[in-house]
Amino acid sequence: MAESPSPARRHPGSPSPRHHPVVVVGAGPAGLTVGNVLRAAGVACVVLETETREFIERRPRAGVVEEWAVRALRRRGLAANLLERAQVHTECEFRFDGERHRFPYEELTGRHHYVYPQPLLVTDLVREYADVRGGDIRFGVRDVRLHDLDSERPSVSYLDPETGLRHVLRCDFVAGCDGARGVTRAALPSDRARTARHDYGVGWLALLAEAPPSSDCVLFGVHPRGFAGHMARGPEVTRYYLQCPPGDDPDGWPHERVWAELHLRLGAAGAPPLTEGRLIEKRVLDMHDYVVEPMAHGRLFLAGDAAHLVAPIAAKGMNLALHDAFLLGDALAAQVTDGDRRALDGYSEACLRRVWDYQEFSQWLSEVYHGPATGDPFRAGTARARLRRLFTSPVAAAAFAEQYLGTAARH
Ligand code: RFL
Repeated sequence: MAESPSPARRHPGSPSPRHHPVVVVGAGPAGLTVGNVLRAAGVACVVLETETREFIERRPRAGVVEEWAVRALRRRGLAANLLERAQVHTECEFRFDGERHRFPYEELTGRHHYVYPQPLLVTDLVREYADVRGGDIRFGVRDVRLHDLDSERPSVSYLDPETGLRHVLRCDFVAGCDGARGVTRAALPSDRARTARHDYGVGWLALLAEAPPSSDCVLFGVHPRGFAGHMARGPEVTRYYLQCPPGDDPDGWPHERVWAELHLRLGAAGAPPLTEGRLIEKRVLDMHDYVVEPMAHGRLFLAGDAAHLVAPIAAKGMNLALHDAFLLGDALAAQVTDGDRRALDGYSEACLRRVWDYQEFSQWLSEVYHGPATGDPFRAGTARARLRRLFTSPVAAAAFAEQYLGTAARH
């Protein structure tokens, strides 16, 4: 989609536009964090969201939040509930060749992971933005369009769901935080931005089970029948993953088949049996990545999944969205309040270093998880060698822990 022509010309009867320094498109972790950072800096903004508040506060997705991201949220007064309610994870367990191998990453690095379901984080961020910091957020908007991004006076327009009228928000900057299926990415002209893509050629059946976790840590089953994962989401809900063909039909995975396959792929000597439960979410995710470079054009700056998708193989997507959002919120605040454009100019490059680092780790990990099920004995052999190295070489273990936890001092 090219950006739309100026709405004033297209919609002469629309209500007269008001000016806002920043319009944020999308109320996921990225957009809400940008909004909160801007509110804290005293910058007025509007957040536009196509879904309802109830919907975004319930949409199940991520759970793993890296320690640096939690520290950054806390510094900005956004982590009070998270710190009270999140689980702290200090190790994970790989299961392969019928055996259990604990990987004690906190022991190796002094760092840990937090597990806090994404809908809870979104709920906290909306409440802080709208109810505490008095931010303007409009839910249920339709047909969002971006205009005049190359000019000094861009605007964003949308259809009001109740009146059907097109509203126009004149602004100085647009933060494109509308995720993988949004509209802002398409406003980058194809001759100015490049999208790099990678397709893993595998699918994951993503499941949420109404069952308490069956282990005190995350489990990764690396099995010739395919990868399987277990991740606690709360005391009564557990996320499971099962590798499957891309585009597979979730209806082909009834309760019995799912649990039989999970028992098999996560089975190991001495492992307690999995606790089964009703499956409350069952969807197939095709594993693929993309990165848009640069993440900006004119007055539009992309953040989060709008700019880069990282398959949930290494649980990195929401962490990258938060990283972008802190940088973008601060950069926009510096520009709007002090006229200092340096951070905005360096924004895309500053984000992309971490993005590429996390993409590379996901690709490395994908080979470990999926190699043994390719049917190719060479790939299976090298994948198992990668895995064994984590438990035989302290140097390899430390390097893995750094990437797994996102603790590198520089990218
Ligand atoms: P989001 O969360 O998709 O939010 C975008 C928002 O924009 C709205 N929207 C629009 N609004 C206005 N106008 C439009 N035209 C719009 N189009 C869309 C959408 O309704 C939505 O509210 O993107 P954001 O903020 O960039 O956040 C990205 C994260 O949500 C994503 O990366 C993670 O969920 C990925 N992910 C994980 N990341 C982690 O860091 N750790 C994990 O453990 C983890 N697990 C996962 C995951 C993603 C998963 N799925 C479903 C792909 C597990 C799964 C199963």
